Amino acid sequence: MKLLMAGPSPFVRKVLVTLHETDQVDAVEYVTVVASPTGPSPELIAANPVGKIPALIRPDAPTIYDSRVICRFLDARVGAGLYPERRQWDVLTLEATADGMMDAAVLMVYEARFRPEEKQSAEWVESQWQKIDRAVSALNTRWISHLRGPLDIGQIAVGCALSYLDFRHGERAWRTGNPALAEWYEAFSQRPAMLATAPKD
Ligand SMILES: N[C@@H](CCC(=O)N[C@@H](CS)C(=O)NCC(=O)O)C(=O)O
Repeated sequence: MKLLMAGPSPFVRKVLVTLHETDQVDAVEYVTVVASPTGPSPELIAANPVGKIPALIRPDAPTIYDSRVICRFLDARVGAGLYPERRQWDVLTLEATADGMMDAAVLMVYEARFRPEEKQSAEWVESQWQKIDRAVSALNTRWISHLRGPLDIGQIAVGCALSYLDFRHGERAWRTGNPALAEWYEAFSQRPAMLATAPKD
């Protein structure tokens, strides 16, 4: 299998952490592509018509894409149990919350990177941050006992989302007012799978 990826993507990192946590790192060849909204690699578009990473090319079956699909496939491939049936709706909602944070955080980066300065909107950027801020607060309260439970895909997604906030939006200081989540992340970020996949530019 080939994973189409690029360094700092939090969505790719979800897949990388899942590969580590499920002992499948060697089952995949890692291929770096350009995933830019204005000029994605031809190889990426051929794999995923919407031009986003991650995409997973499988030798004996169609290519799959979107981190949610790929992580679920990888889990099913080895029966890793990252989607426990008894808690499945909570797990999927937690993953969706983390993915929503990543979407907003990536869009904030894109606004500065791909839009000419005179067309950038501080108000729009701020409303993306508000989504993240509300989600972080929900993680710190409603979700904290779930986060402290057995490992699942929701926790992996939250770990990757928070790490990406540190990486790209550190000045926003998400830990302020969210001590329980900060404490959870401190421990989670020390997992070997997280340490092995830390984002780099
Ligand atoms: N829902 C997708 C989101 C993937 C995504 O937004 N990836 C970004 C990189 S972090 C991307 O490929 N952006 C290129 C674009 O928006 O055209 C997933 O979970 O995989």
